[in-house]
Amino acid sequence: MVSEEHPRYASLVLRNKLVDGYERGIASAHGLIAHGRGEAFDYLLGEQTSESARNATKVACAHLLTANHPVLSVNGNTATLVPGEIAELHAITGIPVEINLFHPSAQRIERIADHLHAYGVVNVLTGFDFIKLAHIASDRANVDKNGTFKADVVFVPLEDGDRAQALAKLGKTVLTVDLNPLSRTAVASTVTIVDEVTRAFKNLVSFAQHFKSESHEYELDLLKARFDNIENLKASYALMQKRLRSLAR
Ligand code: PTJ
Repeated sequence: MVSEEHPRYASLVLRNKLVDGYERGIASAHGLIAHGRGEAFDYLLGEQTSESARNATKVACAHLLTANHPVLSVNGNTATLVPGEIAELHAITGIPVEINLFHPSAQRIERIADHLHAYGVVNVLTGFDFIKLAHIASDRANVDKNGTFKADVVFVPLEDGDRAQALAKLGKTVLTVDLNPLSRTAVASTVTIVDEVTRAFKNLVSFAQHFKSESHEYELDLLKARFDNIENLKASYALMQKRLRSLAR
């Protein structure tokens, strides 16, 4: 039990959630390490959503809402940390949710599917009916025929670089959440949200609710057209450098 008075309360709650996800067979042991890497970058960001991350989230939402065949690809960490928000996004947009794991096992896929169903996600694609994509050196190459394979817009939070690059090469629009603005995923994607995944998904759900309420077609097209991912990544990187300079003083 973590006291709300603890200065690192929010961070400790996330750690507990992830350890719980690991003990329930949803997140992998490697996922715990990956989360630690994310935490280090979040520390440099001041553990808050920056203006550039908020803008990237809005643009990612614009892509999801205007796509013909969008898909949200989740791994063990994302399913553990934001199942409620995944379900909300799914309900608002109708986006199918595909389970695609770096360290796959039939048992973990089933556990994640049950977990997402329990939160109200209706359309869960398990990847059991898969096609192998080229240029990916991990099991993440196996993508669902009705999900990533036919999607024009693929949302891959907490991705590894290989697949993001391969999906971009296939001409797909790639959206991601990654606290590391220097990662191959961050650079290869069309839109990178440099933010902690729980904050990013909360914002994404609010934007989806807002833009779904009435016709915003023109605004959504403009958001997509004006966005430059590399410039946006540079803004996050500059923020980290600024904070490092102020900590060094
Ligand atoms: O469940 P599986 O088997 O698919 O495994 C999932 C992990 C996360 C282990 C796998 O995809 C992996 O190894 O990922 P990487 O290559 O470590 O990349 C994860 C990226 O996400 C890194 O750049 C981290 O900085 C970033 N990251 C980690 N936790 C968060 C995060 N970004 C946003 N929010 C987080 N909570």
